[in-house]
Amino acid sequence: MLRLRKVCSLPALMLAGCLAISAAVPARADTVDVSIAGFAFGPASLTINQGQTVRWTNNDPFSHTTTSDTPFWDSGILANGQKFSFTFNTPGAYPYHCSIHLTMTATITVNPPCCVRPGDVNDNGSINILDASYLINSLYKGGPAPPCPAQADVNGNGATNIVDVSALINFLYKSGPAPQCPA
Ligand SMILES: [Ca+2]
Ligand SMILES: [Ca+2]
Ligand SMILES: [Cu+2]
Repeated sequence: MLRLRKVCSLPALMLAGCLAISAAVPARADTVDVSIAGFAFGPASLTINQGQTVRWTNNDPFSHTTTSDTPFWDSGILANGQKFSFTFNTPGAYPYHCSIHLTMTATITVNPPCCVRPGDVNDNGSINILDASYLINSLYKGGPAPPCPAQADVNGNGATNIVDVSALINFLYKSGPAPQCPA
């Protein structure tokens, strides 16, 4: 109930000219880096979204490879400073290793595409007032970024800001249009 009251003060905020304020929600980068150092992949356990690219960089003075256990990718030998990238287009778990040092192992987990539930800002499976408060928190109070940024772009216009908070409240309480994924 407390949360509800908090959010209901929002129209007042907006009347005060807050509509003009827009804060960028950090989008997930398309490329995620993995460092090869100290005879280990870091992070050894990495979760990404479908469509993201992993870029390995060999930061060791020794050569290594990044080689999937099942034949998806094989960098070949990477000398110090060399990089290798691979784009993951299919969800699943991808264990991999260094073919020179077989004890070097790691796994990449690829999540299904984001924006399965537009409006589910906190990505917990349901869409309700908590999502509006999560978004306000994220936009204005240094709260965590939405786990799936696309689901926070409630009106699907490509930007995430106070308008999305009001679109969500509109949908929840005033039969406004259903949240949609950005095109
Ligand atoms: Ca939710
Ligand atoms: Ca938006
Ligand atoms: Cu190695």
